[in-house]
Amino acid sequence: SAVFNWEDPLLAEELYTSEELAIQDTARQYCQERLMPRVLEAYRNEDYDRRILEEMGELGLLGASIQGYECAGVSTVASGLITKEVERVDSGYRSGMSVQSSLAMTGIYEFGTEEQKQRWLPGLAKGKLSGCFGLTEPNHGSDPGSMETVAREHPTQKGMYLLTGSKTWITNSPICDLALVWAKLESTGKIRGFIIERERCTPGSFETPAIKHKNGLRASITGMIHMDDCPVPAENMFPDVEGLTGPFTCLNSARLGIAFGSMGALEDCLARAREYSLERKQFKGNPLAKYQLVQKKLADAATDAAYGTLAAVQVARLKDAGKATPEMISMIKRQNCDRALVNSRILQEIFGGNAASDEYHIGRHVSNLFVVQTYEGQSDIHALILGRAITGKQAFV
Ligand code: TGC
Ligand code: FAD
Repeated sequence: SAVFNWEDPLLAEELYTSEELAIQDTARQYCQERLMPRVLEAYRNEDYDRRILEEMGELGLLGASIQGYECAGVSTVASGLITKEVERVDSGYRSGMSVQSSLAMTGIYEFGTEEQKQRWLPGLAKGKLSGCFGLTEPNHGSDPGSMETVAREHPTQKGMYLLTGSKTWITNSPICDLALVWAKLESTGKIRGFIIERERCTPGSFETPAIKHKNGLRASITGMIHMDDCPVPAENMFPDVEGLTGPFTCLNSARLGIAFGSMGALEDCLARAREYSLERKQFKGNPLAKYQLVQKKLADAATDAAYGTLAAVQVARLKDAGKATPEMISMIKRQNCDRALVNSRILQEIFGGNAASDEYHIGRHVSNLFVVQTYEGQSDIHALILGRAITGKQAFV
């Protein structure tokens, strides 16, 4: 007869193919054996180990849903399960993987010429090259359409653009070999995508200083991109895509990944809080787990993690069937991030004073999840995207 499993209460696993289950196992094993042992030091020292991208590349975890170009070509659900396993360890490790896979690689795959794909995708898939995605600017975050970065035609060199402007809060920028930067073409005012190759930049035209002393996402590396007449050949521009459709198409992929990933972080918080509550005794030798107020916290978290996972699987399946819309992705990105943040914060209470020690990991997840709720469209921005779809009236401006 059926048995309740608190780790998968609604049997999401029943929805996965045997190949997807095998990929989940491979990812979980790598994450628990290779990432988990280094996360505390990485987080303490804000030290992202660049070799992680190569390790992930060797296992086929980068750009995993892309067909061809040395990518694994797995389903969107399998790719989501990889994301979930990485974020079960740390959102920062998932961030490093997301910008490489969902943002840089998806951009090149969707909008690059055949030559651009062959030139860069295999190196990115293997983690030999590292990529970043520059959309946000110091003055324009939620409203990237107002960006100030411009690309103008070189006054004397035909077939060359000069990019000028600044991007900020860019994951992986300090260690990137390639930066996918979105800039307005001076001649048309339209947003276009450019691949900047660090090694081909003239001295001082492309700088990527790190942003230090973050209070979340410390196991990932974040920086700025300063471009000062940075020369980029026309062959490095995406040929056809214009406007925000380019960056938002990449964001659709990354936001769906986050809907899975945030559930991995929440499940880790739940497992740790459950274990702690069973071991810690207060009042006449009773474990905390015996108390009703504690049980409610665990029940709420398990419910939200189970619902959120099912919703992510449904949208991933719809994506592969060509039926997903950006609004569906906004719905699950917002809901899963919000529920992960709220529940992790409440589960943190179960640890009492020990929650203040990083050895218990819960505080790290809580700090990370605030950022995860903010990037790739802050939750209120996704509410407005949904509100626009429900009413037909936009409330951004
Ligand atoms: P709007 O008028 O809505 O749209 C402009 C054009 O873009 C098209 N479009 C989309 N296309 C594909 N997918 C989507 N999801 C799309 N959303 C919009 C739209 O059809 C239109 O096309 P066209 O041809 O008519 O021009 O644009 P708006 O300026 O009013 O946008 C408002 C809003 C709020 C929706 C948008 O700006 C937004 O989503 N803001 C949030 C910004 C954001 O998400 N930034 C993320 C930066 S990257 C990042 O955070 C990476 S962190 C990674 C990590 O470390 O894990
Ligand atoms: P703002 O746009 O200034 O918003 C501040 C607040 O105001 C938010 O709560 C927002 O919801 C609210 N708000 C804004 N407009 C409205 C409105 N019309 N109505 C109601 N409320 C509104 N970006 C990249 O391009 N690439 C990356 O790799 C990347 N990585 C990141 C990594 C980290 C660690 C962080 C912290 C950020 C990263 N970002 C990246 C940037 C991220 O996408 C932005 O921070 C995010 O989009 C929000 O923009 P903002 O910080 O400028 O906030």
